[in-house]
Amino acid sequence: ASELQAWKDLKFSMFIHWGIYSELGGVWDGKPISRGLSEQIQAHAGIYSDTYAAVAKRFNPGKWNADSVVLLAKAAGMRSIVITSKHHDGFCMFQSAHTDFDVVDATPYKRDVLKELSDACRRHGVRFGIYFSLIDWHYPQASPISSHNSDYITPEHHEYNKKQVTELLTNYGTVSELWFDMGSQSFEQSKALRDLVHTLQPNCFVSSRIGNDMGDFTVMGDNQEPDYSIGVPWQSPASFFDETWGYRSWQQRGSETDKFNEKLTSLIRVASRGGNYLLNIGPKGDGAVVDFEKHVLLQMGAWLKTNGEA
Ligand code: FUL
Repeated sequence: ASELQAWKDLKFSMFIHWGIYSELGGVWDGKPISRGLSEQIQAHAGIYSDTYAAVAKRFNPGKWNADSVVLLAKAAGMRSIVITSKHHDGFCMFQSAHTDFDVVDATPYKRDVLKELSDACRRHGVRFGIYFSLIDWHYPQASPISSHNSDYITPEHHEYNKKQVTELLTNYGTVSELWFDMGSQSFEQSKALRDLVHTLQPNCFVSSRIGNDMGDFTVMGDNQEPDYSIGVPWQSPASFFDETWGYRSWQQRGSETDKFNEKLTSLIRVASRGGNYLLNIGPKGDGAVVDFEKHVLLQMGAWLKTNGEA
């Protein structure tokens, strides 16, 4: 219970959507793709899987620096980080023995992004959490291009998910939360995954998007903030702009001050109602954090330093 209390006390955390889609930045064939979220560009631009897989060969993020990202989160007043280990495209930002479609095996970068980020989190005293998409477009039944974005998970896919969750909870030290996303699981599938997580790491909390009411904490809808206190541990996942979580090169960003005011208001609303505000950044394909996002986070951190609790 005290660990769960510590989770509730986080209040402000960083979400990171980063993958080979970031390399595309919301552009395909020279055209901005405005349909759908940019981290889902493969589906929304209708990119064949072999063509999409080739994007990995260009993914070589020389500007990525795990320590500076963790230090940015700290400077913003955030106490944990949750990064996409695998999004719906199935590309893994960690070394997986169960696929070659991962950052170590399929890119010239060849470095395990999750390993470096988890180590950096530990160095700087920031909790480390992992986003994991339950759907993977390599498994057609789980394709999200239906209206509800969450058809059922096949038994074969479920086995694959379990093997990868085992890797994630074995190879990256203490994981504060496993942020399962999407996919419509059976009761047995949700239970099996939840039990697996708690067996491997009893203090790793599971998001409610695991389905069947089996989350340790409740995740609101994307960018949703409840207008009341809901009593259970809960979280609002927030993006800088409604249109995307992954980097979008042509995003109209407007004024940093307006965004600062908007996000600070959200943070205060969520934290004062007992929730965790999980604010997302979408680094570029070269690993650089978008300046606009960095500046807004630093302004929030400066405000918290003066007005927030220590
Ligand atoms: C959604 C996903 O489909 C989006 O791409 C994003 O990851 C968001 C946080 O969750 O359900």
